[in-house]
Amino acid sequence: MRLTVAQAVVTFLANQWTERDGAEQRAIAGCFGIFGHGNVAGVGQALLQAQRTGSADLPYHLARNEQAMVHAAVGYARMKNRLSAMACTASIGPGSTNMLTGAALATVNRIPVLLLPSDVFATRVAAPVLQELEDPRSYDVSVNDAFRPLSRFFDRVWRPEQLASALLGAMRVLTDPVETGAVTICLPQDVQAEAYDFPDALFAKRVWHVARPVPEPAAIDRAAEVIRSARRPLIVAGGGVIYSEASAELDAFARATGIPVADTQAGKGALSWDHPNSVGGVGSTGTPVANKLAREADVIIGIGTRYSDFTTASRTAFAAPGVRFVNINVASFDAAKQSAVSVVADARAGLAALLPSLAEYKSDMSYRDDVAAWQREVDHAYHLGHGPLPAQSEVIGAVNDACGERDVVVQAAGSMPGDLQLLWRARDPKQYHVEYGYSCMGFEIAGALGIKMADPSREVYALVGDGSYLMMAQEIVTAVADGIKLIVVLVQNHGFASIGALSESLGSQRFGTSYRYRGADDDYDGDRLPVDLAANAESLGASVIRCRGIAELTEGLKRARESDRLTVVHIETDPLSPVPSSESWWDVPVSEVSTLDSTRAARTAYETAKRGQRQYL
Ligand SMILES: Cc1ncc(C[n+]2csc(CCOP(=O)(O)OP(=O)(O)O)c2C)c(N)n1
Ligand SMILES: [Mg+2]
Repeated sequence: MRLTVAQAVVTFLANQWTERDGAEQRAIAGCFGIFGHGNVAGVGQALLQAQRTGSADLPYHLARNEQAMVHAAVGYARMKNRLSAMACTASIGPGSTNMLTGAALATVNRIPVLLLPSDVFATRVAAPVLQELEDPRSYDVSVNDAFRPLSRFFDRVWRPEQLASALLGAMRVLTDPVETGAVTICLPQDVQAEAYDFPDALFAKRVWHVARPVPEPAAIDRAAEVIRSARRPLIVAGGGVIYSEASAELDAFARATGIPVADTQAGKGALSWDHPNSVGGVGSTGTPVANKLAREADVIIGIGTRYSDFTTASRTAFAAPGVRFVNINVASFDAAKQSAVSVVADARAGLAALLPSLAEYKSDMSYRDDVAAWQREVDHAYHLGHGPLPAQSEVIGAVNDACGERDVVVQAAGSMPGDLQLLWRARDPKQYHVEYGYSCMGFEIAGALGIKMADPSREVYALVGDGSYLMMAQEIVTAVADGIKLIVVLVQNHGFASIGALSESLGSQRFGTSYRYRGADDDYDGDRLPVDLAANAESLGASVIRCRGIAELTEGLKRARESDRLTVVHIETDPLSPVPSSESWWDVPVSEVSTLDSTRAARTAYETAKRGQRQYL
């Protein structure tokens, strides 16, 4: 088939499918993009031709910022449990490098996205072209080489003959639960437009079978032996449980063994909050109940978790002498962490294989009373009656009350991920979408856009701090243009409640964390700025509801649900309002020497906390 390289890319992608458990879906469901001279006549022409002639089905979605379109693609693929993903086309130079942050986010979170940055001329006839980085040491380096460390697969198609291997390599990695992440194929500007006789077989329907690797029997025996010896075991459920759709198996495992189940940011919702074995989040922003169990546990069963420092409280959470780990993970890289007895397997397959070996095993469920007491604290935090401005925990409570069982809450950075991990009551495995691998400010609205595209039957709430909003609100325009309804809850607290509190706890006195005029002390401690983010959202085409207090918020959320338009619900909160303690720690190093009393005091506290840190060898 005589096609340009770009036409071949589009035709190929439209014919890729995934299959798991007998269900097929599109591997690449569409293409986000922003055109510039690097892709307008190449990939842009190919997408146009596909749309106009129906030669290939790859719907195009115009985004407003390249970083944001990768976030949207991540939201989409995560919502689809990594079985369906999106491509992203960008122009050369800044259009492409704007995607770097999104690439890192996708790879850190192990979420598939296909990035198609455009690249400089392969022929070099017009070099240097607009936006080309000239490296005097080497002519085959471009800004796109910055994608290499961020991508799980990286290739550059200098010649049409290379395209087939690049595309097949990309699909293999995208659909492999162990290797997946950002996949980058750089498309030089001239090569995109170059024609070639591609073999028909390249464009035949191709189904990528997404594996559920089963565990080795010997590994199951080793794991079962350790668990049978446990007197106080604890399960840590990570994102892998959700991607593998292993909730039913986890439920059966937990009920049969009585073992309490704590969750990570990516794993929340694996079991419903009111499941008899649920003890809530674990680690730096976990519940005091889960953290007490973690401190005393003799065996930790990590399922589908990569043990980030928030999960392990910087390796202080699992404090019992001689604590052992059993990990079920599809990636040996994660399964081996904490010197664990490693079971390399899909979460669902691993749990199903392990349960029969524990037929006689029953852990006592004395933690139930602590959970009940904790849930009364959550109720209290949800209805604090804080004033004059409400507390963030009350906003979370109001959104939780407003949410239907299948609705989705989206967050990524600021003080909300921690408060959500502590307080959110998730009722469905796809309800809680907090991007906390990269914790990237600006993910919220863009991510929510992709989530809603992945499942339009669900109401999607993006909770956004004022800092995150100011970084990346422009995808409101994309959502408005595409008629995609989101509810954006915009929490205005005039700066960084999160980093402000962290700064204070580390002796740095909230330096540079509030959004105010520069004041007399040359710090940002002057008057409030005349910034009206609600008006800003209105100007982008959103319906806006301004709420003063929680009663108005509840009413505003109701109206937002009833509306069929993207609605921003704006509320001001007290950045200093209290939150229940996680009774945990996070390692953020404090200056060893200082002339400030606040820093010296924080350093003393830091050194004390640091003594609890373990290596799990
Ligand atoms: C892109 C990016 N830059 C910087 C940070 C570091 N950071 C984490 S939270 C935060 C402040 C967030 O402010 P806001 O969205 O208003 O939330 P709040 O802390 O007020 O809840 C910053 C700067 C980050 N996570 N992401
Ligand atoms: Mg803020």
